[in-house]
Amino acid sequence: SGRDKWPRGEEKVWKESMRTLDKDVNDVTKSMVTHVQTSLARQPYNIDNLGAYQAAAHSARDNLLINWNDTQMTYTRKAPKRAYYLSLEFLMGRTLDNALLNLGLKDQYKDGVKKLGFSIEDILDQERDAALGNGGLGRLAACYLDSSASQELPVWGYGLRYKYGIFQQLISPAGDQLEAPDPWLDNQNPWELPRLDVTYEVRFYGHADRLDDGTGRAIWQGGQEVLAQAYDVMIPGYGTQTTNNLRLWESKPKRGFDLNSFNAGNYEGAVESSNSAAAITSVLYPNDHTNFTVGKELRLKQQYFWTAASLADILRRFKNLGKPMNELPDYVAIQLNDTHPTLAIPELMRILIDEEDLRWDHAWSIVTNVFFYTNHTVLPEALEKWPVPMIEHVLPRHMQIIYDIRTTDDAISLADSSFKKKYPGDRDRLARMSLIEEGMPKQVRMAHLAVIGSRKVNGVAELHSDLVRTTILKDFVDFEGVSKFGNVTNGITPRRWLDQCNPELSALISKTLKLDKSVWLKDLFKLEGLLPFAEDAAFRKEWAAIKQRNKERLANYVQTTLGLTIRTDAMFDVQIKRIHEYKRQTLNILGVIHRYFTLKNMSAVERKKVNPRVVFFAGKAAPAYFIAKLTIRLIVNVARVINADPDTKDYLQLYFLPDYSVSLAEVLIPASDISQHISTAGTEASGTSNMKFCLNGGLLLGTVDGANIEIAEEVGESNVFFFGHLTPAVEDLRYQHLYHPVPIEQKCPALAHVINQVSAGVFGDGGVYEPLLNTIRQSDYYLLTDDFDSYIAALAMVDEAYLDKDEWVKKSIRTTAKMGKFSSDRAIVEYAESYWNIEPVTIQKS
Ligand code: F58
Repeated sequence: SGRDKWPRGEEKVWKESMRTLDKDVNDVTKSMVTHVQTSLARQPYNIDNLGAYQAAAHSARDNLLINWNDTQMTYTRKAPKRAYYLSLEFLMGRTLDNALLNLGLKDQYKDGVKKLGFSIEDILDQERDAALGNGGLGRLAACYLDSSASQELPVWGYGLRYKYGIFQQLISPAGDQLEAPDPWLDNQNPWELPRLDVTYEVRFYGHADRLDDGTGRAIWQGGQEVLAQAYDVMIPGYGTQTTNNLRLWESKPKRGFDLNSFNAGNYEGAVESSNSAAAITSVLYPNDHTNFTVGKELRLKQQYFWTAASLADILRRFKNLGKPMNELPDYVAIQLNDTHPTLAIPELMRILIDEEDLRWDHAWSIVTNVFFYTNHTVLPEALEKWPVPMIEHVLPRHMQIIYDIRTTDDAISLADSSFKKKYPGDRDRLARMSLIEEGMPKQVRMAHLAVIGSRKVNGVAELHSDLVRTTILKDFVDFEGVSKFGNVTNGITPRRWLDQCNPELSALISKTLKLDKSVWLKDLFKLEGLLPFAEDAAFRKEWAAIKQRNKERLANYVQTTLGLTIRTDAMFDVQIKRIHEYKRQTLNILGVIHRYFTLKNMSAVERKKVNPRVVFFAGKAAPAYFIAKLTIRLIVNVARVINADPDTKDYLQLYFLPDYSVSLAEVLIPASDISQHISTAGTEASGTSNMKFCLNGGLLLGTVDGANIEIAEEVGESNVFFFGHLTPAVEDLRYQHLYHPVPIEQKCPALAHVINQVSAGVFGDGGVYEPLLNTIRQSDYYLLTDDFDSYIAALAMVDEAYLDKDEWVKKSIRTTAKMGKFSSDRAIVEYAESYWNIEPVTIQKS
């Protein structure tokens, strides 16, 4: 056949005809204009910013594709062990700027678009965020993809191609959050490649009949079958040829129409089945650390659809190697990003037993060497559980397998069934550890399934991993040994979160370190070289001037998008993250109110000594999270009052910026003097924006929680502002609230005053805030009454420190200098070496 000779025709002609990477401005303008004429089918002289963006995107994409092809070809030829990162969320943000930076073509494109009469900033601004995630978990996945490619690691991501990403947040005049759909694909997406040839069938419902041949096998048939179709997204490494793949699945009807219904004259019924297939990947569930999705069958279907398609794809690739199944763990590592993909465990068991004819023990030993599980929360309400009847209905065969993982009499059996030997008669422990929680209905505990089905389990910061070991998974640590339970402290990519979002600071750092940025962006510990420059007055001046210009950039953004004028000679104080009781935005806004009253009570002369402060909030609330939405409403209405108060408005301004996103974070973070990470101790697993602010020379005001602790270890406690009770005290304090309550007036008069004023309607709205205030007056689960005084004291220390501008800038420089540990390159290499056992692969040119 024609395939015997490779390539067909003359190799010379092939080679000469291949598109090569752009090198200079002329390549860029030529490829952009060609794309205007061809891909966009538009008149070359007649394009607007959006057209220019699309042309630039297509042109950059050509460059990515060359590397992407070489990378995938090399992986196929070399057949290294690969890792797969299964995440239901990838919060990528914009792509063009990152692609140009990672390709090393930013300057060429800047000049090229200029020659064509455009500015690169305007063009970059045309792109919509890919917002396929809720928050930290999804953004972490995006940073890890960037670092995997940059470290030349053979890692693919697998996720879902939601038609609608996280909702767009609108704020009504009254301060209510309204949710609008995010039609991010409306303008075409140049960054994805539809793979019409890569599809898998996925089954739901039907019935599973066990064979009585003693093998434990079953046949699962009937029900609904839908098609998973692949879309590939290129993930370029920084300063390397490696361009990895993120494969996102879209659901489609298996056939355009159902022949049976068609024959019966039921046209509408036939169309309906196609609608229900498409619904599976229609929308990202917008819930963050809440249980509102429990019992939502569509969410369960999303999880299975995605894990089944991903596993089928991974196994097909493995089978092409021609190796026996028991070698799967030598070629494949699968990271479960939280419990969302845990159905992959029973799904792999199903494939190995029902389709590959393996014995149970053999299959289980393969499964438990392939999977790795990362936990991202210890909040009990966020631990996933699925009702047994629902799994039985949607995935009957998987429910059988989950039952088979247990022994017959309700013990969890860790394959060797050694539980009973170790804990004879310990029924309480058995009930605590069981995969099935008793109740009406019974529920499957996904975290337990993830733990027993995985090779290793990790938390995302030291404190969090300790809490995982000593609280929610303690019984499993006792049973399986502590060595299975590790820590990988989260990280962030310095490419996006310093070089891209803060180009001036990046340039100053390169100049000062006398290093090309390609060196320190890949070895972030090099930032330590900045330490001596903290003592250099001229350097400090440049450093401070950049912060100032970043504040002006933010002010400019607020002016153009919201029409509001912000003073830029003030301290910028920022809290941006999902709105949740445990993150305590309420503590922050009550602190702002306290500051407002303090200012009101001062004489005009006294006030003049006060440092002006601008407080920024941004963040979305889950649509059904009533208390979180009330918090937004309070912030908006407090802002209305204090920004208009002539006595105080020169000293205190407050803004709630709507529709928080990756792109908005890229503007806010470089402009911050101080940022707040003030969760109740022991509740924030890690946090990652804390690292982003500090990398950009913002100081941290926080509780002794999550990665704040490790940041303080690196930069030194004198450079962070800590407050509040520590984790070991929390349980006891909560107990006191319940059994020995002390009235707020007595316990914390300053807070009582603030709450009473809100309640009295000083910020309008009559009694609407009562449910929010009652959470504090009553059980105060998140300990605002315990931490308020030390919070106010910490804010005062921030004010005082800011008065000494020189010392402040020194702290800022020292903070940036000590952030090396928090590069996601460090984190991903830890996963690669200590967990996945994969190695870097050098990419060969085609
Ligand atoms: C976050 N989790 C943690 N979950 O809260 C944060 O401390 C950590 O830094 C980050 O993960 C990365 O490890 C988080 O973002 C979600 O958004 C889930 C989405 C799906 C429903 C449950 C919450």
